[in-house]
Amino acid sequence: MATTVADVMVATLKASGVRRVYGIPGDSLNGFTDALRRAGEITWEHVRHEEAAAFAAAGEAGLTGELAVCAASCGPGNLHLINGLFDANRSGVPVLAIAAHIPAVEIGGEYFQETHPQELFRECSVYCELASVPDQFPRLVEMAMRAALQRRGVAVVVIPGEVFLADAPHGAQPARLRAVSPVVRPDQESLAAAAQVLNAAGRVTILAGAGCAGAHDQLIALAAALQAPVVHAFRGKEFVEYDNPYDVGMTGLIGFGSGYRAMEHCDALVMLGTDFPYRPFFPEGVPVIQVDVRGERIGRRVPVDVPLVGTVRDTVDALLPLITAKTDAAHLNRMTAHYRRARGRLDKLARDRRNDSPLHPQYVAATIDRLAADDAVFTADVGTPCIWAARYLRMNGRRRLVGSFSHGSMANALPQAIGVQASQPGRQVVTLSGDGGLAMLLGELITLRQQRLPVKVVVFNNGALSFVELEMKAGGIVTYGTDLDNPDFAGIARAAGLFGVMVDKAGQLEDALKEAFGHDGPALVDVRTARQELSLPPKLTYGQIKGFTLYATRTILSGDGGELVELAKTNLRELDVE
Ligand SMILES: Cc1ncc(C[n+]2csc(CCOP(=O)(O)OP(=O)(O)O)c2C)c(N)n1
Ligand SMILES: [Mg+2]
Repeated sequence: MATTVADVMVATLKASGVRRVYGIPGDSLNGFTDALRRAGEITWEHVRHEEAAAFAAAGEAGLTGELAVCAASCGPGNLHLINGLFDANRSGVPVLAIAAHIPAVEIGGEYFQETHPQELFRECSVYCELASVPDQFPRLVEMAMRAALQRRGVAVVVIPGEVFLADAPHGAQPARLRAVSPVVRPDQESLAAAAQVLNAAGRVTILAGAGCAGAHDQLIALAAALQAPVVHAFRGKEFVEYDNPYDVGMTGLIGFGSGYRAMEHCDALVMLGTDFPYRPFFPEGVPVIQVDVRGERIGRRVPVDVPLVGTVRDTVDALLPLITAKTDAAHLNRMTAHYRRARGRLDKLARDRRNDSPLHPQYVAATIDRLAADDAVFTADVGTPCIWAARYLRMNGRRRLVGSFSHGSMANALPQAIGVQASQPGRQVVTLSGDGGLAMLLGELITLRQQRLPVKVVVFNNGALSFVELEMKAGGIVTYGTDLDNPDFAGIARAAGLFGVMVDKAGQLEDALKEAFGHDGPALVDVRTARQELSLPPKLTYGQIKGFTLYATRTILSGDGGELVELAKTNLRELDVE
């Protein structure tokens, strides 16, 4: 049989270490899926919604750092990928999306299912090109793969269905592509300028992000030399928090007071591999040094005095010899003490509420943390599960945490877990799912069963879009449109062939989680959690305080005082207004 374009593509993927493709087949993609079938080895990971295919690829790539692949048929099929691709691209993980297209001769005639994928995917990709003739292969797919790997993002190849089936160019050989890691560090002059600022400053604080992956030793060495507290952005949590005596917690809307304070009370700020977006959380009037391998990202959140273009690892290695070690630990000690108090309060909150009914989400998250494996991978839904993950999951350098931290899309946890589990057989994968998030891509429970993926889904079932309610309250708006009248998720799970159990009493939680975690297959634990959990940002601005008061007034005026009383009862203890 003649070698087709699709055969060469599959051979290139295989030679480059790709082991699976997530997607849903369809007419225009048939040439590709048939080539996969004939070649063997690369598995077809069937999902129930293409958005899940893209999220799964993002989850896999986020965990492994290697290229992950998803594919979809023309028009609506590949259109469904788009939200997951946005997530992958914004998380900076390498994903190749194969977007099948209508027949080339029909393009431009409003043909059945016609869209213009190069336009649609332009914004969520680092590379997005249309294949017109077979002679472009395998070069086009190689360029796409290299772009995804080296520019850390999504590459889309748009391929009319018949091109897959065309004969490959004579002598086309599969290429073997892998990411290469160059050494990237700033020039000596920039390093000297940074050292001058840091040596002159009394109190230095470090803000660390996901760019600290693979640079834990460097981070600790720099913090030690500068006697600097280390604050992290959410995406940095898994790389920054563990084995770190300089850790003072997270900053941002769902962060800790200590993280905010350490930024506020410094004479110089060093940003390491972070694009932390919330400008009100940055200090004013202090010099800022920012390290980022993508130089174009520097200075877009706060004015930066010394831009350092390089990886955190290489840059800190080059900077350290220029730093005069500080001996005054007063700033560090004050901030770490503040952090210990905040941490103690949060742990106490989880402990004190362990017998409450409905269950308190803090206690649920702390129990998941305690029972999960040492090398577990957690995925957390956007919504309040992110807050509980940020506050109660302890990272240790082996555990991982995957989320939609830059794009902020709901329903990420389950499909990302699909990609993580598919690429990590034998590893424990636990989702912290919202009831809203789970329902949004509920069909993917069926994927767990069909693909034999033993993911453990824990649902924080609070009967509401709780995070949105918090936003409404903070904004002085009466909550509206946020109720969820949920079905029996455990029953649905069982009907889909999973282990499923519902927990509505604190005493049942531990046994249910143990049983689910020990179950040889996919499992769902539907935990009925308290709805009114107020998790305010560490610094309450005047506007926010005003908003909260306004909420109270309006709620009373609207006759809904009962809700307010409940809110006050369950939350006000937690306010961290200092
Ligand atoms: C796709 C998408 N739609 C809407 C939103 C806005 N949003 C953010 S969190 C949230 C509520 C999530 O509800 P749930 O999953 O139940 O989690 P909870 O906050 O209740 O724990 C919504 C609607 C979003 N981020 N993404
Ligand atoms: Mg909810």
